[in-house]
Amino acid sequence: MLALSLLAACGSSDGDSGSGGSTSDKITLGFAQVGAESGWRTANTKSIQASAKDAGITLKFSDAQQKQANQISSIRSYIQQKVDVIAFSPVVVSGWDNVLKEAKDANIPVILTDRAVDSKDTTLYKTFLGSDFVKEGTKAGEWLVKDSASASGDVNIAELQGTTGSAPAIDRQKGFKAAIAANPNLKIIASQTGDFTRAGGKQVMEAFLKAHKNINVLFAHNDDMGLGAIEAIEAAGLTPGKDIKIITIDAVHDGMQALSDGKINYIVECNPLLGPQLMDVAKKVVAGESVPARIETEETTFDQAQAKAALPTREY
Ligand code: GYE
Repeated sequence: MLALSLLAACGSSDGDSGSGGSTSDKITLGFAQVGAESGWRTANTKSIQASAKDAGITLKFSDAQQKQANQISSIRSYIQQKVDVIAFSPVVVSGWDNVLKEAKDANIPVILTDRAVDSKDTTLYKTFLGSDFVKEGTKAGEWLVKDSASASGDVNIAELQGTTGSAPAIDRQKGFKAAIAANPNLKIIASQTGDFTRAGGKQVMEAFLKAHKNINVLFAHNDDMGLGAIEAIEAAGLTPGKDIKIITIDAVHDGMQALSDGKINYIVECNPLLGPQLMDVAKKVVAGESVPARIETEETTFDQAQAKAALPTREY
């Protein structure tokens, strides 16, 4: 263990070009992260930093604070620094063609992790590594359809969307809506972005509760917004998980805790531990090997009993 961590300490994750590397052909990966908006993101960042060390890859890491302009300038700086490979998790889907073309012209391969782009030219990046967000939204909707099968009247749903224009917000909404579409009594009566943050979830839920007295269900595009909303629901004198049923996505530790405490009713997992697969793919693309166009992560779902059982051994 000691030897391992000493060895790991040679890998750099702080922007240094890695003088401790043992070979001159050590790969340098420039990673442009979205931000630190959620528990999911924190776990994702840790996974990437730890896996780079384990894989002997020099990591240059930047945090865009959820701003596309920051991400674009980080990518440009990685191009200038002539890194071997660039990976990033695009904050929104649109507006990447120019910078991706600059990377391609500089012969630097790009890997998309976690979030997709809408560029028509798919030769601008080597692969996408992450989740199927439509499927996640579908699983959330399917649970609600089953859970409300015996409801006699309308089931009023409030939706807390993720960052506007981001792949997970677009796709989770799409999957959810399609899954409930055949049940006209399941009605989305309020829908707004909480930007994937706890503060955003709380603030928007407060507004929802003021505007609507009849919310039965909350679908939040991530745990953090759901957790913020729980604070707003409790402050309004209501019981989360009972008066308002809550479905979220991610299954990070705090979400799973709230689920096993009965405050959330169902969580669809989204796996943030993309680091090991990313390092594998990075090595392959730098070596000129071909990789699949899309690499999807395996995910499950949790109800309250399953969360209780899974919580003690949960990694994030
Ligand atoms: O669900 C959310 C985060 O892109 C999958 O971003 C990711 C999402 C995740 O802020 O918590």
